[in-house]
Amino acid sequence: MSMEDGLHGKNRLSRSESPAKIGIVHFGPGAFFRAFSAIYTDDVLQEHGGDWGIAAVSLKSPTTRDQLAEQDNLYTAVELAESGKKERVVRSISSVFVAPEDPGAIVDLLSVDNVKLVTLTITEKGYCHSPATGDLNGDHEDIIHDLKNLSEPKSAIGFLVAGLARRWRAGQAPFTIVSCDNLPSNGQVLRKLVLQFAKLVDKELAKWIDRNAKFPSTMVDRITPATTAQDVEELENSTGFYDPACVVHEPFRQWVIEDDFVAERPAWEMAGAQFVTSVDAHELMKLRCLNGTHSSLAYLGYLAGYVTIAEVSNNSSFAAFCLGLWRDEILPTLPQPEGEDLNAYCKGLLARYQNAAIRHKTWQIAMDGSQKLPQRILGTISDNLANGIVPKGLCLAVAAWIRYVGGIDEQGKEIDVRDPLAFTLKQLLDAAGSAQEKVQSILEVSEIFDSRLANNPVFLRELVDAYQRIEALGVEATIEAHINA
Ligand code: CS2
Repeated sequence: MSMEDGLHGKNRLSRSESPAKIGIVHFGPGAFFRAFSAIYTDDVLQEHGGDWGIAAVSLKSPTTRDQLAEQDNLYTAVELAESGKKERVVRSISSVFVAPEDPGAIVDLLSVDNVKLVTLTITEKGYCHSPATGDLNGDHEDIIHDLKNLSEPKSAIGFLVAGLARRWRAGQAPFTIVSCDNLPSNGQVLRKLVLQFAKLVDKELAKWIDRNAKFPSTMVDRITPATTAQDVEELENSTGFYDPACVVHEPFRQWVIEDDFVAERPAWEMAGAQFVTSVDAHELMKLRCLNGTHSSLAYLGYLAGYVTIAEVSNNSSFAAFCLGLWRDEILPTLPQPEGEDLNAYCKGLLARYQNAAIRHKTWQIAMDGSQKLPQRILGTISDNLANGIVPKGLCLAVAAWIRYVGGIDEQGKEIDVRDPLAFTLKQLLDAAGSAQEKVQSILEVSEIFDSRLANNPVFLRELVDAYQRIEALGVEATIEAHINA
């Protein structure tokens, strides 16, 4: 690695060795990918070599490609702990593509023999499915486009099927597809979507995929806030390198992977990944304990005026609220994952949230609630109700989400709500009068709420009650009353 004068006379990273030969195609080169699987693969490449270079594909924006192109696709990962920070340069990305610029080139790339794996971090909404049912959303504009133009897809699902179709016709083995997104049984969800799409293209192709392709499920975990200009500046001050593609993340990382691959794979276990026969229990633990409380703290915290998770979780009342969610409403619904102590796991989570070196915005986590709530909170609520328990804390979190997507915060200021259904949700709330009407109108959104939960009178009553308390008292006082009840 050497220092070269790049754009604007700034020192940029540059490679002195050639990048590793491409063996992995990754969709979604965002911060989480660069702080997580790209680092596991970099560890393997540094220690053991191999043809596991990553070709990263952005489905929308050229920004990351442009930033990395200036620095030989190298970037800095900054590990932030309260005790200090560690920087490392990551070298596992060999090339970066922007799909809309030349979708055909991506389909070509997917049919290269040496490409054994396709990994994805495309966020929940990138799956073009209905979160409540898990079925392909046939009304999604990218799916409609891709079914007509499979040689030039737009969606990840379209690209996967186009690449597999190419290999099928050429008599090649399929690649293994590894979802690294926060969805329950993410491998099975993706497999179902790929097969539903392939059946609409060619039934024989769908049969071949069904018999031959592999979709291992994974549990992925590392808190990775969006990189800010301040992060880039601080890095330049400490290293002398201007690196707009840098990522910041917490020290903790965990990757649990179902060991079900078509052919060879990187020895990620050498970098600490856990290979298991079933990921389900680990995934449920992580989605409900971490992502469920992350979303709860995001909506309640944002409305109460907290900018970061560290700020809100260092407030003793919100910390007590979070501990209560785990103890009373979440842990009782969880099977015991192999090798995990659930109480210690939750204690560790609170410490991770309270790490003040990580500036993880409540607003960032609050994004895409319509895509996140079903697997993070609503499933847990349904299980509690089925056990005759009213999960008041989680209902309070859902009521805060409804308040949040209404678009006005407690100071009367507009909220920049980012969600594929933001417009629909706001329209429903604006058209409704009373708290009862507002809550009922939102429960009718079937992409989010399955009919059993939507028609549960106990859930409705608890949501309306929680919504009214937030409206009347504000979030801080509502949390106080809840933890002291
Ligand atoms: C967060 C996740 O933005 C969010 O929705 O809850 O990105 C979370 O930080 C990761 O899943 C942690 O592994």
